[in-house]
Amino acid sequence: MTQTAPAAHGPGGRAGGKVTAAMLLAVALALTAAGCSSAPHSAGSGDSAAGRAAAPSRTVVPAAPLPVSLVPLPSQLAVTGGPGYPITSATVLQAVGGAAAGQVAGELATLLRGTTGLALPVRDGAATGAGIVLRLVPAGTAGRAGGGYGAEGYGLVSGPDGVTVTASAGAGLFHGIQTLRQLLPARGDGTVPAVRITDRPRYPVRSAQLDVARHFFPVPVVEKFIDLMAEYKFNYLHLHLTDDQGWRIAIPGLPGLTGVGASTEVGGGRGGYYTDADYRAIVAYAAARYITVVPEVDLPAHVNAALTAYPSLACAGGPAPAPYTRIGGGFDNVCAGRQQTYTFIDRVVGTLAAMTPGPWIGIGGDEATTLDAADYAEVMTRASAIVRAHGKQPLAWEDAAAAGPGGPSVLAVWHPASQEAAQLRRQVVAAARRGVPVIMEPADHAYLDQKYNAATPLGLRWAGYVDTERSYDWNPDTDLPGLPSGSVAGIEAALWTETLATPQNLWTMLLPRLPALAEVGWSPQAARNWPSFARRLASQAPRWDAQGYTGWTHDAGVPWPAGA
Ligand code: TNX
Repeated sequence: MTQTAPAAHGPGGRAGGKVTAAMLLAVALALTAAGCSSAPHSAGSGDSAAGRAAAPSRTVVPAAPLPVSLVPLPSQLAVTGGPGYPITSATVLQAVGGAAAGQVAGELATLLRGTTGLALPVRDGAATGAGIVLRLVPAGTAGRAGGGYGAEGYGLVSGPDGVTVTASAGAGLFHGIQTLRQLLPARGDGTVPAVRITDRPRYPVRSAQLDVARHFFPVPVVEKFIDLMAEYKFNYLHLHLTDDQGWRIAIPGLPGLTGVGASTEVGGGRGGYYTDADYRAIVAYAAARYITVVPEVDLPAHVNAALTAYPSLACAGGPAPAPYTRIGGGFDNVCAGRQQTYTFIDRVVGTLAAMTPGPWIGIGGDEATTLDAADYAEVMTRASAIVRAHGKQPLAWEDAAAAGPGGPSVLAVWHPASQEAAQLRRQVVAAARRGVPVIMEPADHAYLDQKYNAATPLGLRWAGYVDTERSYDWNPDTDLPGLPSGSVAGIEAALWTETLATPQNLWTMLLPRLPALAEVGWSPQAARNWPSFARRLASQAPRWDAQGYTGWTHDAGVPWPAGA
């Protein structure tokens, strides 16, 4: 066994041997280095040998495999030691406290069937005997951290008699079963080690963006993307549905958008689009995994595909521009001063709002280099009002802070701090002071379309190389100087697809950086450090292999297990 072996090969795992004192100390060192308690009661751990030994160094590397290796790191984790709970054909999944518990138990049964081959029964109602219990309790019931589990938190306790996951909402139970999956091996049944976890996210928004405009990806690929998001506790899917190179969503009454507008993509491929039923299928698949879809239509620029179908949306009125199938964009715009523009936006936004249960509709706002400031502000303000009139909140790229108080309700920061114009920074800070929440996705940390390094065959590099450590090692609260505290609602991992044409291309860029951003968004900043993360990340690789995410990147600096 090596120190990078996956969790199931450690003590308590199927292949585990006797737990030695040295192994326990090693575990304690690793967990303390990760900012966790290695003892059942975290208050006492600071005086322990483990705590003293780990204190001076951030780079403690234990000499034995970890019995637990979780990504993202839970906010409180104690490895209680002793025997764990073996999953066998006699294991029953018990759902207590409501329909959502039953639904999550069903999802767990599906997941365990995939990894173990066992068809474990799901039972509703009061828990009896050994097994896995998923329990919903009333909001406000104190978790071990106090203050309740919140909307997404959960508790997980395991021992020889079974595993109990407790939460106050379905989302919390769902996140809890993702943790439970990671306590088991990538394949086979195995034993859940004895742990006590209380966990809740740092930020309420942990989003992943997928650009289906530059290259189109059909519903099953989006579902596989969603599976990965769910595994790492993301909760928003930001779908970039329109851009210069393609329009990807059917809008009743505007057939040209899915005719000519959808028929192109970068590199000359055939493109494609989602029907109403396709889009609803994505929304439902995401919702079943507690992920909210945020559809985005890019305005007032990045509209060449729409103009190929409806050239009268541009101030010149025609002729129709040629399709654009190269990298780049933002060289065109809808006409700010013409009512037709807002009739069009109303139809598009109205259609999306009617199919979208989530609170936000994205209206773009980036890289509008061909409008003057007043025209830009007019489109973003009127588009924001249209979104609100349809009962949703407008989300836009940070550029739209220029629109002032009538602008979007949520802003996404994408410029690397070092590349952001001083005026834009002031506008974003002013919006945040007015109470506009900010989602952080600075390209030099969160743009997963950027190359890892000079050898990466795919991707762009305008924000510099973004290796996994760069994706991991930053603090969203302080990355943009001047933001008032509490204004960061969360983070987003952005996957633009100018250079990504196949599902495997997506996995190459997402893995291993998506899990890095998951931990940035979920785990306490003070508990995070790269050496601990790199080791836990390495243990995820057999899962990606087992799940078919082929082509993931063996980024340097991560102790990947042999054979993965
Ligand atoms: C900038 S970020 C863009 C996208 C590109 C991306 C490539 C933003 C809001 N606009 O249109 O795809 O860079 O990295």
